[in-house]
Order: sequence, then structure tokens, then C-alpha cells
Amino acid sequence: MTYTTLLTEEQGAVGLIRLNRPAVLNALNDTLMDELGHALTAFEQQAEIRVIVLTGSDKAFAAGADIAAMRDLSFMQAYQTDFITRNWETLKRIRKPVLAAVAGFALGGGCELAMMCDVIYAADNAKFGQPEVKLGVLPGAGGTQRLPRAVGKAKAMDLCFTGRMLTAQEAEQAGLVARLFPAAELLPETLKIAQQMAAYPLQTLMMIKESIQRAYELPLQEGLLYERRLFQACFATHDQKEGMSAFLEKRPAQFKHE
Ligand code: DAK
Repeated sequence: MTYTTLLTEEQGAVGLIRLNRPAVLNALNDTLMDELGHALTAFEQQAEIRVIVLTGSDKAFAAGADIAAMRDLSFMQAYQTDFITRNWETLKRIRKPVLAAVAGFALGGGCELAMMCDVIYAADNAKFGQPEVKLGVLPGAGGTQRLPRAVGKAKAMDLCFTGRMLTAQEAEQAGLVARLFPAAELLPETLKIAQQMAAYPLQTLMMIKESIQRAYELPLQEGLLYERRLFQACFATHDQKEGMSAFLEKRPAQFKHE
């Protein structure tokens, strides 16, 4: 499928999606979000793909939702059409790991999109922020919910009240970003990490994702029980026998993702 706002490619078991609206710093409009949902779903359904990487350009991951497309909306249009909610939800339904590789601006909806991914790797020029207050709105795609969970209440309030940008270094220290790389190395390093993950059993990666996601939703005892049941389920897989046998036999594991 050819997209107008994205570039996609496959590198072995890794599916790479690049946001590609350079003239507007990858501002997120309806077409882009529709295409992103389509590309994510296609990789989700493709058995050979086990990890997905989402990135932008050197200058911007995404500078937010497209302000030109939003400005003239009435409340009734936004409400009745469920303004851009429908095509933002696809990412939440993806069960394979999705890694964000963020260089440059990740603002507003761009920051929220990165936070919807499972891990954020960032370039040292990355800038994160929720500047919606400057536009007379509040973050609308999870910024007030995911940001405090990632960086704590104090920084989240500070960022959302002032609209200031968090540097890459600050974002890493605050726990929003997992690892930082020099800008030129961001994508190669993220792809290397993705390949490393993709060599592990897909079903185990998916279970890890499901279980960590529940750490945000469930009381501790329920989360621990959920984790325990998934752990026990691993003993029904070929790859658990293979992984443990390979360790004991001092040889590399040959996982079959089953
Ligand atoms: N929308 C539309 N165009 C944008 C844009 C955006 N968010 N950001 C940048 N552009 C355009 C600029 O208008 C400019 O276009 P031309 O003038 O060349 O035609 C071009 O990209 C280059 O931008 P600049 O000339 O401004 O570049 P600078 O390097 O000087 O500045 C900047 C970069 C990122 C600091 C600046 O462009 C900026 O402040 N951009 C706006 C950032 C922002 O306010 N983002 C938040 C938008 S509100 C929801 C889902 C999502 C959302 C809400 C609800 N639901 C699921 C319900 C999200 C809302 C938002 O994200």
C-alpha cells in the first residue's frame, strides 16, 4: 500500500513506519492518523513482523495535531464526529511492541503519540512538550494522564501549565525516555534494539507488554496474579522449553515463536 503521509519499510522482523509530512513538521491530521492505523494494523497482522518502530524526521517526530485542520471546528463537529478519537485508538490495540524513535519536536499530540508507544528512544536534540495551553485547549490525547504517570505530577503540571519544552536529557532523567542517542545514531540504534527484541519469542514479548500495561490499570495484587498466570502459560510454549534447554546446553536458543 502506498501512503501519502507515511513511509513504511520492513527490515527483517522489524516494521518501520516514518511519519512524513515535512512541510508541517509531521503535524497529525486525519489522513495521517488513518494511514498510521492502517500501517500499524498491517504490521500487526503480518506474522513475520515482530516489533514495530515509529519515527519521524531529524527535525520533528510530530509537532502536534494539525492546528490548521482544527481551528474552525465547532463543538458539535468535534463531539458528533468524535474528533480524531477513532483513528487515534488503533495504536492502543496493537499487541506487538511499538518503539518510538523521537528526534526533534514531539509536541502536543506528537508527545502523546510517542507516549502511546511502549518505549521512547530519543535523539539528543529531542524536545517534548504539551503546549496546548498556548492554543486555548488542554492536551486531548492522553497528555494529562500519561505524562504524570511517566514523569510525575510536578513536572506534568509544570509542562502543561507553561507549555515549555523538556530537553532530551531532562526527559531521560524524568523517566519519559528509555535511552538517549546522538541524533545520527538514533534510528540505527533503535533498529538494532528492535532486532534484538524481535529475536526473542513474539508471544513472550506480547505477554510482557500486556502485563506491564496492566501495571497502570490494576491494583498490585491483581496485577501480580495476572503476571503469574501469564508466566505459568509460558510453560505451554515450545520457546520456554527451547530457551531453558539452550541455556543449560550452553548454546544459542532457536526460537520458533510458538
Ligand atoms: N499544525 C499545523 N502546522 C504546523 C504545526 C501544527 N501543530 N506545527 C508546525 N506547523 C507548520 C508551521 O505552521 C510552518 O508552516 P509554514 O509557515 O512553513 O507554512 C511549518 O510547520 C514549520 O514550522 P515553524 O516555521 O513554526 O518552525 P519552527 O522551527 O520555527 O518552530 C515549532 C517549530 C514546533 C516550535 C512550532 O512550529 C510550533 O510551535 N508548532 C506548534 C506546536 C503545537 O502547538 N503543538 C500542539 C498542537 S495541539 C486529540 C488528539 C490530539 C490532540 C488533541 C486531541 N484527540 C484524540 C481527541 C492534539 C492537539 C495538539 O497537538
